[in-house]
Amino acid sequence: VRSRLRGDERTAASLGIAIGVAFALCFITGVVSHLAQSPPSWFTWPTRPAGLYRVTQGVHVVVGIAAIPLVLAKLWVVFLKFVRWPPARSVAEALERVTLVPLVGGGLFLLGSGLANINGWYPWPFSFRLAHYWVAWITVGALTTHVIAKWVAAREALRPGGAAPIAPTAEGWSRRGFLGLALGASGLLALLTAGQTVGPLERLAVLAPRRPSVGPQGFPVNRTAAEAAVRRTARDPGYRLTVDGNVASERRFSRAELQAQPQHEAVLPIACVEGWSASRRWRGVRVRDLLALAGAAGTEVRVHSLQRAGAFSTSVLNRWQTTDPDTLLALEVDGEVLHLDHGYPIRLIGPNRPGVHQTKWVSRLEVL
Ligand code: HEM
Ligand SMILES: Nc1nc2c(c(=O)[nH]1)N[C@H]1C(S)=C(S)[C@@H](COP(=O)(O)O)O[C@H]1N2
Ligand SMILES: [Mo]
Repeated sequence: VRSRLRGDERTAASLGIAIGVAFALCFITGVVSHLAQSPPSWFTWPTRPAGLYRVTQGVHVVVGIAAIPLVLAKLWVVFLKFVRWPPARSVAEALERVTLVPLVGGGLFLLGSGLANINGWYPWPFSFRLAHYWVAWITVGALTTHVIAKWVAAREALRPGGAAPIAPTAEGWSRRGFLGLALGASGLLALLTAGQTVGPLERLAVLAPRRPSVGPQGFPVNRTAAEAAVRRTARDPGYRLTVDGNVASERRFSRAELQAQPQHEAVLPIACVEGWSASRRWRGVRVRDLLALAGAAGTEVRVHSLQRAGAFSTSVLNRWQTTDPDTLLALEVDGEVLHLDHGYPIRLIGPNRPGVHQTKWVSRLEVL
């Protein structure tokens, strides 16, 4: 069905603004996530506010999902321009049109790969993070070029009286109606996903892969003890936590000995990179107290898990995290002994750490 909505500059410009805002939010929060997980040498990820990563990554995933209808609507509106002949009338226009390849291809890749990732689906041979990260830079570069190239024409099209009236489409959509449809679909997707991190919306979270209150002890498990192959070692009475590396005296603690140390409580979220989060009350030993007992000389610590292999079997605590009073090796959650799938005998939990760094089944603190 051809209508004059297809190719309409004002509709394309309005959708462009919405997409620009969504992609900018995703880009900023995505780069934040990258800095939190792979900090360059000049950067130290802070421990406060304790819920910062929960908010940035929650926004990233919800806004990314909400961008999908906007992008589809935009592609529908401008589609005929892609197949127009001749494709360009000047060198400048040809250059501008070439940037549409990384813009559209990159945009669709980010939405598709992000969606696959939060659903635990990795149908590609390369690293999701690496690809998603670099494609984000390329896409945002192309988007910036596109905004500059279209600035004048878009301003003109959006000016009151700047665009001629159009006939409604065969289905009866006016400009306003079509924009309402796209923005409405976008808002609806956000509403049906946000409950994976916004407690009061949980019951609406039908599109979220995880419900934050569903799982053993009332919150999700991302990898079970069986999947991590630690069911035997985690329950072994011979279990010991080792504190070694750059220390004055190596120390070893059984779970009972850890239990006998001063216990500290903190309410902290698990904020998964996949966007779900759940806040819980944790109880355990402060990492800084254990380091003091070992006479630790270093400030950074590599946390090792009983889990032998896999990207999440170790994580690093930076100097702010090792000294923060709320960085704990938790023995309990919400007044109960940690469930095996949540990291029994002990797990790391610290303020403002991405979920992937909240190492479960901790066996060793290696002072660096
Ligand atoms: C449906 C849409 C999207 C979803 C569901 C999504 C999901 C995700 C997830 C789950 C991560 C964490 C990956 C990890 O650390 O394991 C991530 C990271 C990231 N995302 Fe997205 N994303 C989406 C769209 C976008 C868009 C539109 C952009 C940029 C304009 C973007 C830029 C980034 C960046 C820069 C990172 C950091 C990658 C890194 O840690 O190296 N994402 N995204
Ligand atoms: N050893 C180990 N620790 C781990 C993981 C893992 O796979 N192995 N997954 C991490 C991720 S991605 C998240 S989101 C949190 C989830 O903790 P939970 O399963 O107790 O909710 O644990 C983290 N700790
Ligand atoms: Mo996670």
